[in-house]
Amino acid sequence: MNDRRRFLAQAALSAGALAIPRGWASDPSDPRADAGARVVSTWDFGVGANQAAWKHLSTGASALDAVEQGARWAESELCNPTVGRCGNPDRDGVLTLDASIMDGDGRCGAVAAIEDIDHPISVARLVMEKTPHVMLVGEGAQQFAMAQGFRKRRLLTPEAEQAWREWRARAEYQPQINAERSVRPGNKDNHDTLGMLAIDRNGRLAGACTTSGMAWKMHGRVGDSPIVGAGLYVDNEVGAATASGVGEEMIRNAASFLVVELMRQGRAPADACREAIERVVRKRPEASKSLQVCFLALNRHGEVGAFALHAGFEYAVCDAKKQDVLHASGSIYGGGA
Ligand code: SD4
Repeated sequence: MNDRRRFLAQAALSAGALAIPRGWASDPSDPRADAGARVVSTWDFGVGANQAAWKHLSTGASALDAVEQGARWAESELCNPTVGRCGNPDRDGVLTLDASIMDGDGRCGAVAAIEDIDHPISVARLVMEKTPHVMLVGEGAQQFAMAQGFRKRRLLTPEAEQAWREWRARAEYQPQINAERSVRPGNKDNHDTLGMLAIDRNGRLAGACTTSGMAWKMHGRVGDSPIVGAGLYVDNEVGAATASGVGEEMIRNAASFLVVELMRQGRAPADACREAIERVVRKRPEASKSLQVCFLALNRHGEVGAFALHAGFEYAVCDAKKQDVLHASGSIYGGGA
């Protein structure tokens, strides 16, 4: 954890922010509880991303504009090895980025395995708004971005390149669920996708998800983050969900869609996330012991909940009353974080 992240986490801890381990629900006596704007994000750096989104949400901007701005912050301001410009490359030393954006009316856009473009989330939004398609990948995504005015820019940092060289020196170049920097693939010291969900003053929902995916992945590997229904799903009738961790498990289970559908059946956000995690475990009980999967959900009333396979998953909540509070989610293996 870098100094800024440590500071934010400590600030949240000293404010008693981790007191509610199983998710956080809006106070029903709060007159804003149903109508107020709110933004939630994965991991401790969600605090900074929420601040960037809140600047817009608090002045009446749409949830869609807010999540794009929050994700842009993570892509450029946060320098961490799993999101945006400071991301770690794949096993061939190529940094590829994945992102998706969706609103509650089912409008969505995504880019996968895009190279040398610093704001994949904004490219995803343009795919949604300017094309008849939902997802563009690789070279086509980059061509589209450049046609929309983005500049190509080498993003790989010297630190990420060095980390890759060190990995190459000791690894066997085998396809794997990367565990090089972590005892548990997908956990926070290894993966930190930003998944962000927001509800605006008008009760409209939106979500964004942005990542460099798993470090040292096979060239061409795409995770869940740009796949609508896996890493992100939003429906104004019900709520929204996003995911972080080993994306193959989210894709296998159409996980964010599953969380939203469980909420549609009446589950509270944390319960929907827990049930989706249980589904992941049922499908691959052995694998589940050694990889991390995390879900975060926001329903149309503004209630928030999260759940993870393993302890360690945190999420940040920001609204008019509570600015940038960090919560630990519950987990199957290890209880609260
Ligand atoms: C992926 N889900 O590409 C992403 C990685 C991630 O926290 O979430 N890391 O599989």
